Amino acid sequence: MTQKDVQLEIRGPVAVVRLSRPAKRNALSDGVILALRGIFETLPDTVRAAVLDGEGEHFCAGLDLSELKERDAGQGLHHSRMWHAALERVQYGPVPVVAALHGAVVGGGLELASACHIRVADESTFYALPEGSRGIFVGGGGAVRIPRLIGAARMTDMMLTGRVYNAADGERAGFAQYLVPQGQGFDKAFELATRVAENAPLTNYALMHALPRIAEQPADQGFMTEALMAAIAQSAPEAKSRVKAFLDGKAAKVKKA
Ligand code: 1HE
Repeated sequence: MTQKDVQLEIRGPVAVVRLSRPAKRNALSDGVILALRGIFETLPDTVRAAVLDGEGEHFCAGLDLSELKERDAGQGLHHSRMWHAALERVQYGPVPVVAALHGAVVGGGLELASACHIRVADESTFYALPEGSRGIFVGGGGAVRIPRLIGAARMTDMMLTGRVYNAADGERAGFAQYLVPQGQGFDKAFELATRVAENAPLTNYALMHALPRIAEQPADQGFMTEALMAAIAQSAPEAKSRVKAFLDGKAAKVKKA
């Protein structure tokens, strides 16, 4: 299936979703945001993981500023909520999403990347929140998700001063879990997604849907939610067969890193 400006390609158990407006540096128009929402709401059942990539030299230049027309407060509220709904389908959708970051990961592009589960950056990647300089504020969930990656102090500094993080500093700050040589981001992201797709679906579900909520709960409630999720996961036939395979010497051991 190909939608305008966003492409979906199914490669076995992995869906490759690609922002495809390279002439506009993959800026996120309303159409792109709605297409992303539609894609993550309707992935085929055979898909077990996804890669989110951007065509061209840049992952994403953020909000399409040409659409930023004068809105009254109510329209602005609904526009932001439309982004929230779409990015929630990425974060709390059916499968884990690995982002392949390169070039500009800025503004709404960084908000979109933050909704993914694993971020792989190549050495060309840079991160910024130009909203601060454009007289606006984040509106795509960035105020919630970005401090959880890098801390509120770093985000405040980025927005107040226009600070740009390069790929190496960005990885140390917590934007990305992987840093690879330039041009190798997609291959690494695809390799990781293929690995993620092999997990028991209930394990991936627990990591996507239970873990972030447990992490936000008071410890006492978190322990209870964890126990419930653990009990459900280990009761699945797939968990029993995987544990038996290890005990029978038929499953891989954990290797020293
Ligand atoms: C755009 C956009 C865009 C590029 N909306 N059209 N985001 C920003 O403030 C970032 C704005 N963009 C940039 O700083 C740069 O474009 C980049 C660093 C990303 C890339 O630079 P470069 O030299 O490769 O490309 P360029 O020449 O700046 O842009 C190429 C074209 O893309 C050009 O259009 P053209 O018709 O003159 O060819 C640009 O106008 C266009 N373009 N970025 C619209 N963002 C939910 S709230 C989220 C709030 C935000 O995300 S605010 C931050 C917006």
